[in-house]
Amino acid sequence: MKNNIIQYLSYASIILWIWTALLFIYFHPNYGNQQKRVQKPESTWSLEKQVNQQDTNGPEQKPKPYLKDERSDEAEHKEQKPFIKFPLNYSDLELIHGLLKYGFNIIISRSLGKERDVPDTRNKMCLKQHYPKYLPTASVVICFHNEEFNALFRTMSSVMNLTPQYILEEIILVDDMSEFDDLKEKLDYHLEVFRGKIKLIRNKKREGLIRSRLIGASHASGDVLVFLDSHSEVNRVWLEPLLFAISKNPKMVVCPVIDVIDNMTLEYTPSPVVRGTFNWKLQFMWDNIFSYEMEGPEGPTAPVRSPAMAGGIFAIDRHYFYEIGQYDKGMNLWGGENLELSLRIWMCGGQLFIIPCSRVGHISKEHFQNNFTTMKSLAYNNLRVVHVWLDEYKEQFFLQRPDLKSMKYGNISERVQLRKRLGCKSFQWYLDTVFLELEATVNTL
Ligand SMILES: *[C@@H]1O[C@H](CO)[C@@H](O)[C@H](O)[C@H]1NC(C)=O
Ligand SMILES: *[C@@H]1O[C@H](CO)[C@@H](O)[C@H](O)[C@H]1NC(C)=O
Ligand SMILES: *[C@@H]1O[C@H](CO)[C@@H](O)[C@H](O)[C@H]1NC(C)=O
Ligand SMILES: *[C@@H]1O[C@H](CO)[C@@H](O)[C@H](O)[C@H]1NC(C)=O
Ligand SMILES: [Mn+2]
Repeated sequence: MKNNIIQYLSYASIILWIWTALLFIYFHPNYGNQQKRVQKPESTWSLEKQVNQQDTNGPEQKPKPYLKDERSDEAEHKEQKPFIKFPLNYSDLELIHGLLKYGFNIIISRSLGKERDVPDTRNKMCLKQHYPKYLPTASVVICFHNEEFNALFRTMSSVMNLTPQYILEEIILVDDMSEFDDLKEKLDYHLEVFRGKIKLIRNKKREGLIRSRLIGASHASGDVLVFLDSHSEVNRVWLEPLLFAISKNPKMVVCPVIDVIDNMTLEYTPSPVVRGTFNWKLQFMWDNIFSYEMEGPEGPTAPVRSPAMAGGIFAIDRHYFYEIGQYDKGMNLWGGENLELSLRIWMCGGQLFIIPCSRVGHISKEHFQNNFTTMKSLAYNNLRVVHVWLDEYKEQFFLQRPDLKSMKYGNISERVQLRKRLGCKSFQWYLDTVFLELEATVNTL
């Protein structure tokens, strides 16, 4: 009898064990892969995140660091230390549960707590940069939905700790109808330490990322809007280079380099300087920069022209944001808004640059919440981009996605009007001037 029980117990534990291991591998396919992964920040925001815009089919170009930055080199050669040793033990169930709920390792996140130091990943030449004393002020807008408490808090404390107060007008936190208890009174209570600098807005209904950002922006009073994901950590002197670039040209929209915070170890590692591009399926991807971009007098600190932005993390002059038509309010839940804004900026007289001396770490939650609702919203939003901005090149998109040819995309007349009103250039112009490589991709298919 006793033997039987022991036998059953050991069977049960083996089964549980196997499941745990399978789940773990599913959520962390790169586990055990000792090669340094190339930065692949997700294109947008927190829990809505699912359809990995870079994965699935499609020839993903893995950017290699052009810039032989000592630090990235070092990181490249360093073996990643495995975070969990097999065999897993039972309390790792908590880890699996956390992965399903939040998309990253919450056990480590909890142990890191509400603030931590991250390594300075900037190129050494950035340390010599000086910024004027008078810079525009920034309103930092952070939207969240069911974010893990500590990760959310680290986002804010990193901003508070690493931003000179006189350029930080405020942090605007938009809660898009989170359900988790610790994001309610507990959050209010802990935010008290930032009193005076933080505005917390709680949506009355679920608005999705795009409208939540607009709500946040409407409460801002700084000269510049800076959007951050709710699971990021800013690095040293992150804001000054962004504000400085905008102060010289308010029609310049700028992104920091997105460093990688590993979703299992939460280790902060530098990313190479890359530029944002996309393919004819409108999947965002990172690409190498051209060597001539770094050959000027500014060397590796020079802003890098980018055909597209990854999504969640960028800075824009507040008035310019309204002037060029904010976001497309007709877009649903999540996805596509980054490309829409990128095309609009370039085609309507603005510029989009990545500023290598500004670095912000971001936890990538790829494959998290890969569900039908978000897939549909991405397709819908992409169709709006196609029909408003791609002109005769929309056929290139439908060649890749014939399934979307007859799908509905709502009323775009307001966005078409906006394009006319702003006197925007053609998509052909964009291909000829900003993103010369896109056509080549199609010809080789
Ligand atoms: C899919 O994800 C969205 C966005 O987070 C969520 O609101 C929705 O409930 C999810 N749907 C399913 C079926 O899981
Ligand atoms: C199991 O995990 C817990 C928490 O992660 C840890 O404290 C404990 O030492 C582990 N036990 C073994 C046998 O590794
Ligand atoms: C964690 O990050 C890796 C590499 O970026 C990615 O492949 C994996 O899907 C991510 N895990 C989750 C749960 O999002
Ligand atoms: C689309 O929206 C515009 C206003 O934005 C409106 O004038 C027009 O009637 C709408 N079209 C349809 C078919 O609903
Ligand atoms: Mn994100």
